[in-house]
Amino acid sequence: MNAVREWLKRASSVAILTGAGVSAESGVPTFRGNNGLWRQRRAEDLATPDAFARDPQLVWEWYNWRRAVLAEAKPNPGHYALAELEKRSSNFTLITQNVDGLHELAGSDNVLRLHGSIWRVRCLECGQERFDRRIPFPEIPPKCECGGMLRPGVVWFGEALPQDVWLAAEKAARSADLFLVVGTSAVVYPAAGLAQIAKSSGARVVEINIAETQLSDQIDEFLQGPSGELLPQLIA
Ligand code: BJW
Ligand code: ZN
Repeated sequence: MNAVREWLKRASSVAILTGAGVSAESGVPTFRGNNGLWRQRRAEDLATPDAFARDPQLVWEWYNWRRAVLAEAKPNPGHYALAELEKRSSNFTLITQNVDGLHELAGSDNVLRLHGSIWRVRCLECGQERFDRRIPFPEIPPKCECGGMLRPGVVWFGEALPQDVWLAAEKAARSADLFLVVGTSAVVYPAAGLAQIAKSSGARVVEINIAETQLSDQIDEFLQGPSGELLPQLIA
């Protein structure tokens, strides 16, 4: 922990990648692991265009349930620590795989959302995308004013990440001298590849997670524990 604190102090460019684990202490279920299941289904079975085409009702029920959980969720000390770090740093990039909006709620201003937002919807007919915080929706699947079916404004398996967001994330990983990977199982690409990009561009890479991942033995330091405790300690 002390070494990482020193690296953080000396770093002129910091980039952070977060995943579902950073929101776990806000009561938000993660995707993988025993508590990450929803009605015995895996994220890989629900978060795909095929699943949505097959059964939009089922997929929307999942998102509807998650939106209801998230509407009650508050940022935790880990989110606040990252917002504070942004304010203190001159060259700081927060990259998240999360769609929950909790970083923004904690006060992080510039968040690169690799996988979109659960609070946005997109019409399958007219293509219009907009912010939508209705809970519950009057009907499931919800409809656009044009009559078309809406879909969640998130990135599913097999779909491209928003290109501008990805390019900015890649650039931040390349130019960082400290890259922190927090609360992600690091199995979903291309997001997980950012740590390797940072490492091969010369950054020190530090992971914060309650459990080891495939990254843990390829990096400079693994800090084991909950991010809601370790992140505040790191910036203290
Ligand atoms: C704590 C904690 C605490 C708990 N403190 N820690 C290369 C190799 C193999 C496959 C691929 C590849 N490149 C692409 C692919 C395919 C695919 C992929 O990666 N598949 C793998 C699973 C094998 N990737 C894609 O399809 C991506 N698109 C793509 O590549 O497009 C190419 C393309 C180009 C051009 C045209 C067309 C296509 C898209 C990926 C989209 C992922 N979407 C989801 C759903 C988003 C919407 C939603 O939320 O519903 O994103 S899936 C889900 O996984 C979600 C998450 O963001 C993502 C990552 O999960 P995360 O955050 O890591 O959560 P968990 O649950 O896995 O882990 C939690 C961690 O926290 C654990 O480690 C815990 O230990 C830890 N933890 N409590 C600290 N308190
Ligand atoms: Zn429409």
